[in-house]
Amino acid sequence: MDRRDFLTTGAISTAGMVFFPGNLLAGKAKRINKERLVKPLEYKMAGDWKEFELYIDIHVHEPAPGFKYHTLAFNDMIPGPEIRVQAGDKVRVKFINKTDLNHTIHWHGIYVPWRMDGVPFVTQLPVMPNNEFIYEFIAEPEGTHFYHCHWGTLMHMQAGMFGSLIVENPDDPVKKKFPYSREYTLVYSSHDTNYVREEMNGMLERMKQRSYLMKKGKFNHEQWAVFDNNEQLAESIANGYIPPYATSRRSNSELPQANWFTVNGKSYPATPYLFIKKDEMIRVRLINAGAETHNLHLHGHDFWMVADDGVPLEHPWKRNTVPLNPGKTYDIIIEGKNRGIWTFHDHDVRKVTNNGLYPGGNLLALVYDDLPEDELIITKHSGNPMLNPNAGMKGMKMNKNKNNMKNMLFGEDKLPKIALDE
Ligand SMILES: [Cu+2]
Repeated sequence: MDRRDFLTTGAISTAGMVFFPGNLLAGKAKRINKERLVKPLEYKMAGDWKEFELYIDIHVHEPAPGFKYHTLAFNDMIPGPEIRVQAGDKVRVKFINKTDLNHTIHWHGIYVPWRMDGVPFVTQLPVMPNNEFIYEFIAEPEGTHFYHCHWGTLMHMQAGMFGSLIVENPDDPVKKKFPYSREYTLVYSSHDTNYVREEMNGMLERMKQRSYLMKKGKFNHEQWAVFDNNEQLAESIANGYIPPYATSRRSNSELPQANWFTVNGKSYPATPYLFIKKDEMIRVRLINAGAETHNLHLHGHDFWMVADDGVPLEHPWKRNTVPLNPGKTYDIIIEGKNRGIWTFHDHDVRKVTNNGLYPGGNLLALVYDDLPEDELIITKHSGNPMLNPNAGMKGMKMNKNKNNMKNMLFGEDKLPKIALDE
């Protein structure tokens, strides 16, 4: 990486620390940003149907430079590509499963016919290895929604099987009230990469056994652990069947403990930038496709809450921090009222980490791309440690006597003496 890359991405690594850039060269940041925004999914018309294609395959993902892992992804990207349609469109999605695992797609927030809802053994059979399924629905209601896998959801969703689904309304009340000129989609998630690896290996192994049993014609309700009714389950148990939950020894602490927190699949310092100009309004669509709540806080501004789960709010209200719960979507409008470079981040600071190291995770920047030239130039006042690492250090004095923290209550000499029994 050359020195200019180094400046614009803020990816400096000294003694394990990654610093936020004091200034950005906005043009370069914009070019980088293309890789950090959601990618639109192209469609072709078939009669009056908009036809999309999604496939699922194993994918090597890199949330931040230098950390890669094997996971699952739609169309080789996390999040999956954005499906963007008009309210009332006829939507057909051909879903191709290229993996040796089962999957489905659930359309979160959409009024699909129930057979299209993607819940395995409730509305459809799972889409099995190297099979396809055609989903068809009318795009309604309007607003910010998403899609995700609904098989093995605990693992498959955090693995990366999610993407945004935007239903536009030509008569959009949000646009009328807030004439915004740019918009962004931010898809949040959290990932336990150890859990993904172990579960995926376990699932692949179980699928080998299943396919063997299927070939022998011996696959049944018990192998699926799915029963038509309680009587059937009770009968199986009476004949010696043990349901998997009766033998699982997994406790809550062994369930996913996320070590990566992503926005559009990226963790800081690779997270997307939001660009704005003085007096411009931008719309940001926030989607939480993960299993953790993100308390999103914007510096230097309030923002308007304009839609909740895609539903436009009749009375928008202002906030500077909002909890984005799992499965929620919010649309916000940011008004360019305070020129500068500002952070927009999860205020649960544990989620501003990569593999436990701060800073990382859900930390991104709102950047005024009309910052005056003299503010873009790094000055001695900007405090940017990347220009001259030693510049700000003049005058630093260490106080030798204060360099050890003492336990105020129980200094070592005050520790209670405990008589040990011989
Ligand atoms: Cu899946």
